[in-house]
Amino acid sequence: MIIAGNPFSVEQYREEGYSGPIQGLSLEEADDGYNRFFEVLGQSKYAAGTTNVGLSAWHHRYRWAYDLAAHPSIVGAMRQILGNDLVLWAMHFWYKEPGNAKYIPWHQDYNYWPMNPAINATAWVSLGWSVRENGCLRIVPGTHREHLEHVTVTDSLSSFKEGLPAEKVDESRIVDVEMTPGQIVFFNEATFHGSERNQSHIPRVAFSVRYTTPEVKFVMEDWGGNKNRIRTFLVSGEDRYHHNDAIAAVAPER
Ligand SMILES: O=C(O)CCC(=O)C(=O)O
Repeated sequence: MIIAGNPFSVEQYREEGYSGPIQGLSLEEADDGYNRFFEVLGQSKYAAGTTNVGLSAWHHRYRWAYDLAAHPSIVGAMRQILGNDLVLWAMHFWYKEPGNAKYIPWHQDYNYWPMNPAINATAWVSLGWSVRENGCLRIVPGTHREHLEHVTVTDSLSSFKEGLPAEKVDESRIVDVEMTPGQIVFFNEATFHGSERNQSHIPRVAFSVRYTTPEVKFVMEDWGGNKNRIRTFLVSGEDRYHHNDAIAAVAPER
């Protein structure tokens, strides 16, 4: 595990489809986000359990979540990856309570997203500890150059119904991205990633935020039930295209 964090490297991001983990949030910021997460769930962090609370798009409603989604460490790295004009378009908390048997199958994100062209950089932010035992994020470096189709996943323990064919994942190249509180890893829309079950008593609390550029058009009629989760927030630069004015939003009040 890289306790101190790496510096963000845009060269690594371009070569390997990911970079990090960097120490992007302070320990105080990570701890504050961790506590607020459990407050919204209505749970004690000392008795973390299952939840039926929806975990997407909290940045539409809660200013603290927006401030995490548009954190200067994230925006700074995104500028290096995507340029100065930046659109934040999604946020999702990834929560695995102690003993959660579900896993996230190997996948490439662009397969799920009706956006044209499919340009995205994700920041995956660990608010607590993410280690092998509680199902840390796993990625396969260099796979961002491959574009494969997903297949149906029938296993009831899979969190998604579709993912990559198992034989396409070279197990010898998998990197377990173990992270301490406040660390961030960045990855591309096509980088293979997934995660195992939580076999520990440590909750895995993390969120990912998705950034793109104003030239990208969201094909809203194809987002189906996820439509309300998608709003565009211009967090840096300007929008010279206005493709997504119908779903443009501003940060919630403090
Ligand atoms: O949190 C995980 O294990 C998976 C995250 C993921 O699939 C994503 O951020 O795109």
